[in-house]
Amino acid sequence: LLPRRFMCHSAASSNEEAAAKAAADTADSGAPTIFDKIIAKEIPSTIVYEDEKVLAFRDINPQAPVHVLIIPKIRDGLTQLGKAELRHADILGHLLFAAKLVAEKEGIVDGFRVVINNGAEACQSVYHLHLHVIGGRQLKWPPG
Ligand code: TR5
Repeated sequence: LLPRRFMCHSAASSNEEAAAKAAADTADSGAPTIFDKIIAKEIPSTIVYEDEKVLAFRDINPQAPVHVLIIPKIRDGLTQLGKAELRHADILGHLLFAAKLVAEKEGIVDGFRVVINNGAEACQSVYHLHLHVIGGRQLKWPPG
C-alpha cells in the first residue's frame, strides 16, 4: 500500500518507479519550479491579473469553469503556507485580497472558493505558494 501522499492524482500507481517519481515530484526541495518560468514569461500562461507583487493566471488543468492560480512573484521561502513566517504576513494578505479582485473580474464574487494545498498529504504538487480561486459552478463540500 502506498503512503496516502502518493494517492493524489490518477497517475498514482503501485509501480515502484512511479511512486519514486511521485515522491520526487511532491517533495519540498526548495528547487525552482515551473512557476518561475511562468513569472519570467518563458512559458506562456493566460494572465488574468497582475500587480507588482502577484501574478494570477489560469490553471492548466481547471477543476471548474473558473480556476485561477495566484502566486507571489518572489517566492522568498514560501514554498508552502506551512513555511510562512511573520515577515510574509503582508504578501499573504496581498494574495488573499488579489483573490477577491480575481473573483470580481471573473464574475464569481458572490460564490467562489480559495484553496491552498499544503504539503504532499494535501496534494500540493508545485512548491511555490499559490492560491487556487475556483468557481463558476456549484461547489461541493466537503472537498475530497
Ligand atoms: O496541486 P497544487 O495545489 O500544488 O496546484 C498546482 C496547480 O498548478 C495544479 O492545479 C496544476 O494544474 C497547475 N499547473 C501545473 C502546471 C501549470 C499549471 N497551471 C498553469 N500552467 C502550468 N504549466 C505551464 N505547467 C505546469 N506544470
